[in-house]
Amino acid sequence: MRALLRAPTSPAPAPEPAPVPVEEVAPRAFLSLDYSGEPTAGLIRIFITAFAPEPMLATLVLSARDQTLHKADIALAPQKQTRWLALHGHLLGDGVHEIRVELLDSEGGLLAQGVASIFARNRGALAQRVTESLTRQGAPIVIDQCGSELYDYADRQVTPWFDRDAEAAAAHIAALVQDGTIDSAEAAIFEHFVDHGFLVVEDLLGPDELEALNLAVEDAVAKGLEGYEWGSSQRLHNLHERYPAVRKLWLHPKVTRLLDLIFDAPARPCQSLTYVFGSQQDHHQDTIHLTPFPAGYMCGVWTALEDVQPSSGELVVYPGTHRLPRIYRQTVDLPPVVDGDWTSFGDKVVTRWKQMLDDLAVAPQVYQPKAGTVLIWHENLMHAGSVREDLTKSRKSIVCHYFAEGVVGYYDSSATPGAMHLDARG
Ligand SMILES: O=C(O)CCC(=O)C(=O)O
Ligand SMILES: [Fe+2]
Repeated sequence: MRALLRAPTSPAPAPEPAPVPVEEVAPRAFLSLDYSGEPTAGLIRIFITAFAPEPMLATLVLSARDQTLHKADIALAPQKQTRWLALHGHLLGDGVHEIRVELLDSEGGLLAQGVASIFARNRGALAQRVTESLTRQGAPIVIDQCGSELYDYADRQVTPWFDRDAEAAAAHIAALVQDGTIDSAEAAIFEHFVDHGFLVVEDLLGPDELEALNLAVEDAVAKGLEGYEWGSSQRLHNLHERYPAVRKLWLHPKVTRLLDLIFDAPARPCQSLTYVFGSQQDHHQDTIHLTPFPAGYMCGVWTALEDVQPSSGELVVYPGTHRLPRIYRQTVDLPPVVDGDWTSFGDKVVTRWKQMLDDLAVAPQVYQPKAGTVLIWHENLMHAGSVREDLTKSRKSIVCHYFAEGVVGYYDSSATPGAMHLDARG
């Protein structure tokens, strides 16, 4: 039997449609993102660069898990423009977050998009308390300008032990002695910090450490880093990035131990500033420049690299002034300082500081330490670099500033997020 082969019943394939010429649609806008994928505490910044071949208005949208976090109208132009947005890692929760960034046209059509994988690190009791305070305050998750108005500085639940009443501070120090964390000599220096706003430790550095630090400064001067000219009051920024000896000081265990005890949380370095001669800086509180929320969780550490000579433009501190009100931009209705124009800052902030000091009539203490001595100041302590009466005398010193991990660190004067190096200590 021959099998009957049947013809397939399906219809013959339709003829291919004639190709329609496809018009290449050129993208109308472009977007790129720059951010750190490293664990970050506090504010997490995303830099957004955008442009469009033709000038146009667009909407910038940030979202996470399809929830819109931020929306802003922006003007795009053929020139690339970079702006930043920062996220409160406290409000995102611990771990990695995919943040979608989109540019939309006026009809909501997608023009360009990108994703930033950021890593919020919120460790420890302080981070927890700060998260609760930000939540109570209703702080926004995303900000495009930093400032004290975002936070509840009156929230007593986040006040550090040294800024509480005298009995609470004394009890805190007594408990540290009791459990063997500090001895009575250290208790005395912490009491000094509480009462006067600074503490001093002599001979913290040994001769070898001092020699290595001085060699680093000499090298920086010889190379003319940052255009440094011998004899000037100019400061050199972040020499710890270049010189291992300075990095060692920046992370010095004897210093960070004291800071950890002050903060009751790990100290994280922010920056280092090296002075060869006196700074001649006006009296100021660091608060408005290196600003923690909650208040108190930032310290400056001043290390003498040589014996400080009279008339060299010594550091002066105003004991007890850490109890003065804190001055933020918001306090004096000051816009952010941009492009190095400090005129309004001088008019509003420096004037206010002077007024407060005059009213208090406190005598400045001129600081003439021996090489290797370290002074730690409270974030709000008034201090200055005095006038250099003898211009030939150097005053080699390094100042490092530290935030406590778990806080929000920012620079109120410029309204930008602050640096907090989380893992530098290892
Ligand atoms: O060293 C000085 O004269 C002042 C430095 C200072 O005020 C600072 O770094 O915060
Ligand atoms: Fe300062």
